[in-house]
Amino acid sequence: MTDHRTLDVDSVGDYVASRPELAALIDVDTLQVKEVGDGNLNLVFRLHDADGRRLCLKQSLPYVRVAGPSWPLTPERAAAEARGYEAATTWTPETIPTFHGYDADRHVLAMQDLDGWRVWRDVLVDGARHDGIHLDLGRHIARMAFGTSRLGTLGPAHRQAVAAATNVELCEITEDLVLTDPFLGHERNEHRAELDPVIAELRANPRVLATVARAKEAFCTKAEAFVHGDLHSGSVMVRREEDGSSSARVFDIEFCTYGPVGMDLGLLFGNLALAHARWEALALPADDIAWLADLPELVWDAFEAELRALWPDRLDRSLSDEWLDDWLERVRLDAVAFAGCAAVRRIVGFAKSADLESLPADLHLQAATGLLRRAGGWLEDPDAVSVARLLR
Ligand code: SR1
Ligand code: MG
Repeated sequence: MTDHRTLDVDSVGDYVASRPELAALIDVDTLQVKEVGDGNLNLVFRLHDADGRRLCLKQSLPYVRVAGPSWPLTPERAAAEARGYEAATTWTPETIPTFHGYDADRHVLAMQDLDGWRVWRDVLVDGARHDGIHLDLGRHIARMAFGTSRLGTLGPAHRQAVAAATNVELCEITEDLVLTDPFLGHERNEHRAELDPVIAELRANPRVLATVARAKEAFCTKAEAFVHGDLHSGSVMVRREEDGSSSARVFDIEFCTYGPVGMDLGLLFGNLALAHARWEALALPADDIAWLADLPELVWDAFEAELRALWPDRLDRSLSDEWLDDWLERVRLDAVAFAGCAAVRRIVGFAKSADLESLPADLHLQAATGLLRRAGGWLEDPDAVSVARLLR
C-alpha cells in the first residue's frame, strides 16, 4: 500500500533506518539533514554523517510544489524518474549521480549526494564558465540515444521499454507549458506587459506556429529514444577538476519519456540561450560570452562524435551510413525547434528561470526582447539554422 506521508528533516533519520540498503550507506545516529529542494515539484534532502558519508533523497509531493495543492499530481510519478535513472545507469553511469534505488511506497528516490558540485544554472547566473563541460553533456545524450533507441535495443525489447516508460502527467506538463501555452496564450503564462508586442508577433507568425506544432508532434509521436525530457542547466551539476577540465552530472530525470533525440539537445541549447542573453545584457567579458556562444556547437560535436564512435556496434544492421547522416539532420531540425520552444517558454510561460528573472527590470526587458526575437528566427526557419550559429 502506498503511504503519502511526506518526509521532513526530523523524520528522514527514521526513514533511512527503516531501509537497510540505505542505512548501510550512512550512519543514522550522526545524521545531519537539510531540505534543499528548489525545483518546481519535489522535496529534496541532503544527508551527511559524522564520517562525511553522504546521500540525497528526493520525494515527490501530491501536487506541484511551486503552485501548491490547487495543482494536484500523483506522487507515483516518481516511478518514471526511477526508470530514467535505471536506464541511465545501464547506458551512461559516469554522467549521472549513482542511483541507490526507489521506494515505491513512499515515492522516495535515493542517490549520490554530489557534494562539491553546483547546479549549472546557478553557476551560469554567477557568470562563471566551465571549459570542457560539453564533453560529458554530448557523451550523455549520445549514449542514452544510442542505448535506448533501435541502435542499442532491438525490436521487441524496445517496444516493451517504450510501453513501460509512459509518464502521463509530466509529459502533459511539457505539452502544455513548453509546447502550447506560450504560443497559444494561457492564464498560467506570466510576463512583463512590455513584451506583449514581440510575443504577439510570434503568435501571429504561421511559420513559427508550424514549427512549434512539429515539435509537439515529434514529442507526442516520435518514440526514438529514452530522453531526459527536461534537460536544462538546472538539471546538470558541474565541477571544475584539478587539471582545469570540467565534469557534468545529469540529474532530475523525472520528465523522461521516449521521445525525439533532438529534444534534449534543443532544451539544453534554449537554456544556454537564456544564460547567453543574461551575459550579454550584463556585458560580461567578450571571451566568456564567445565561449557560451560556442557551447551548442561544442555539445553537438561531442554528441555526434560519441554517436559515430558507437555506430559500428549498432544492433539493427539495416540502419545504413546514409540513414545515419539523414537521421542526424532530422535530429538537428528537432533540436532547433525545441531550442526555440525552451527559450520562449521561460520568458512567456509558467515556471521561469533565474537567468533572466534575476536581472534588473531594464536589462530583463532588453535580454528577453532580444531572445524572443532570436528564438522566433529559429522557429520561423529551422532549416536555415545551423547549431553553430544559434548564439552567434
Ligand atoms: C509545473 S512544473 C514546471 C516546470 O518545472 C520543471 O522544471 C519543468 O521544466 C516543468 O516544465
Ligand atoms: Mg526539474
